[in-house]
Amino acid sequence: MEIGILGLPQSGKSTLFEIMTGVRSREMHGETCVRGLASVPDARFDRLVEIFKPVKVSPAKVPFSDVNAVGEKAWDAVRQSLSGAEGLLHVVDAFTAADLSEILSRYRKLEDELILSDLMIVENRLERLTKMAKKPMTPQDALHARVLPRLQEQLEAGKPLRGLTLAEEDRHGLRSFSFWTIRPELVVVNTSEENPGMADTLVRELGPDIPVIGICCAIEVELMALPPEERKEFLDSLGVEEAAFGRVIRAAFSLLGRISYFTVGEDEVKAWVIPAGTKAPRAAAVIHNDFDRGFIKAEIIGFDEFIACGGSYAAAKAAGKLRLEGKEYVVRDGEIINFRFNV
Ligand SMILES: Nc1nc2c(ncn2[C@@H]2O[C@H](COP(=O)(O)OP(=O)(O)OP(=O)(O)O)[C@@H](O)[C@H]2O)c(=O)[nH]1
Ligand SMILES: [Mg+2]
Repeated sequence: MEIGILGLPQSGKSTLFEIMTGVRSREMHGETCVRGLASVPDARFDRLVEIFKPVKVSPAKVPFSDVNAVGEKAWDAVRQSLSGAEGLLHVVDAFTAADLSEILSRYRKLEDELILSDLMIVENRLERLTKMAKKPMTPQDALHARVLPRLQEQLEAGKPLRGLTLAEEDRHGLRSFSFWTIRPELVVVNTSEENPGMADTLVRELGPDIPVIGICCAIEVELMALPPEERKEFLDSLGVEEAAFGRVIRAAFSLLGRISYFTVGEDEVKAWVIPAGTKAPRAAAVIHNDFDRGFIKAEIIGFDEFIACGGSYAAAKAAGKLRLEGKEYVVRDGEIINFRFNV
């Protein structure tokens, strides 16, 4: 799981990356691709830390990548660096834009480049397939010959590939292309301090199918420069409950269809990241490979139920609120789990 940050030059990509991960990308000259981990803010997790006061605190993390590429081959470098990214953040500069139409045209400019870049890959591949028409086709060639024309049509209409419904097998067969527009994307509008409402305007303009989130990176930089104990006061003075970068991280996390479950204790409170829909043994394997094979049962309680029991394991147990679930159980977001296994 990794999220790549994209945007036109000087849109605030590195600034956003630094706020989220604490890694000083702009000072790492000569590094084409800088990677960093962002902790996913979660009030439930914070509450569990308060209750257990563990020695070690391990929140869920999302890896982000920021690309520093200049020169003629910049685009190739970006594509290569982000080929492994599962999702994309598209940062749009609204802080130097005169009005909504300028923001929209900046947004479209990069979207169109991505669509065009994908289209070129599709056309190249189709051309090569036509040339080898006399040779026997591999199953992979056949899949490409069958699916790519549909992709071509979509891209020629100026639409991203993520708008297509593709069979899982076809999607898998297209993986090696690393298409930009097939991956989920979150639009991050970097607003000016004077006009933070611009993000809402853009949301209305782009419609419900395109996830958009607003942030004023300049304010968040100021916030992060404060000692942690003063941040709350700063946010209060702005009349907001939470830093916007936290919402960006959370939105990116759910964009990739991830959820987290918790393991708790006095030694460590930890959030484990799994894809939504994961069954208990696979969820256990995130902790340790052997847990999948040796899985016996999972002892589970939902976060709210746990709090309703006074945040006490003993009380939850006494009230019969700890459920024992088996191999077919699908883990849900925010559950507190204790795996029983035999290895
Ligand atoms: N006023 C204002 N300036 C910003 C904001 N975000 C970024 N900047 C400034 O814009 C400039 C570019 O920011 P970067 O974060 O380096 O942008 P980038 O997209 O990484 O730039 P490249 O990697 O060179 O393409 C810097 O001088 C930032 O200080 C913002 O929200 N408000
Ligand atoms: Mg940069």
